[in-house]
Amino acid sequence: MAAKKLNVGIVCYPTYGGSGVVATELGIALAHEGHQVHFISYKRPARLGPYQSQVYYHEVSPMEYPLFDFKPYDSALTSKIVDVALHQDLDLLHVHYAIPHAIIGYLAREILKTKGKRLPIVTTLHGTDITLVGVDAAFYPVVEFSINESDRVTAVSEYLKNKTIEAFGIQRTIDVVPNFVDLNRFRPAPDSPLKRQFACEGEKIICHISNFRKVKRIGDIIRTFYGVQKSLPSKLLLVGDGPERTGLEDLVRELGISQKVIFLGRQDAVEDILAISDLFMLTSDHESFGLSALEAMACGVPVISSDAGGLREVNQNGFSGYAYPVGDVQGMTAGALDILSNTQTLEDFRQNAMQQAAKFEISKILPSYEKIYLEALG
Ligand code: GMT
Repeated sequence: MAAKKLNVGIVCYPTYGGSGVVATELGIALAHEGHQVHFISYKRPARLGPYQSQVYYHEVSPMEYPLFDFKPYDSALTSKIVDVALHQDLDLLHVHYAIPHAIIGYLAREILKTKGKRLPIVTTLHGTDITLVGVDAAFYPVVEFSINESDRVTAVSEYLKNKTIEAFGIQRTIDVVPNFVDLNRFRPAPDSPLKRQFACEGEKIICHISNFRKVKRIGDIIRTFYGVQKSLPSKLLLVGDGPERTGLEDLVRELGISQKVIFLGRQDAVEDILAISDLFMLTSDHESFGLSALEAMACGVPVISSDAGGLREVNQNGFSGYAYPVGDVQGMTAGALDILSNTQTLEDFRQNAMQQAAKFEISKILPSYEKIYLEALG
């Protein structure tokens, strides 16, 4: 733990997406360590929960004006950062997800310089801000410039660090600080009464959590489950919502498995659902880390995943679960049946999953961020 207590500004998306979750959990953990944390966003972050000591929230609301077809959020966020930095005397700003937060951090830092205030910017890259969106010509030069100009840059996996260096003209160090999990909150509860609400005695529960975007390939999960349920009594819980949901509901009806697939929509207490699950699936096209898989493993839930990107650093093939090439539904079905069909095998994978998750325990990761903050402050 860093001895010096800091006043940290955190800019993030407030939604259920992984980057917002990581930013929020990080802020809460920093506050528990005695730092003061100021979240700056357009909505209160979803995972923030009720009032927490040492945690403050500053809302950004760009004004309406007839000329604005698009409200200038970037300018409003920059002005809010400048205001909070001056009046709350921030020591540094940690921005999560490069677009648009890294360039806004840069702009705020430069404005503050003219007012005699130094505000180092730490940028954390999360994945799609590089792989899907950042490389698009609409954002490329801005993302490249703002990565190079940040005081410190972190990526959530080795994969993402390498992807960033490959895709952009990077002239600086990028530190890997992996995502983390709170093992007090994410832990097994296989005997919870909640299980009986979804599954009868002897039925296994397979779970998936995401924002239901195309990149998640949830159709592969449904097809895998279709194969599994033919020989093993089981239910599939799909948690989350997003653009793909309607098509997925159609697929479930076409396959005739509507009674066995439960769409739960967005949920706040995902730990309760993970804790009663027997298997978690994350079969994305690409994934820079796969936070939901880590949270599942912490609950003692083995993972069937694709071997895409940073997921390889989270789910150890043959140990905490199995990893397959993207789209290999046949392999995933065989892997799921292998884990779920034998009580001892399932128990072994459960233990391994928890062992693997323990490497990412929040108390092991938080000091890396604190060290980076102190170095950025010089
Ligand atoms: O794609 C998502 O699920 C949301 C996205 C985000 O930016 O909020 O998640 C990314 O960041 C997460 C937290 O670091 C990672 O666990 C996810 O792997 C990453 N998503 C992708 O790379 C597709």
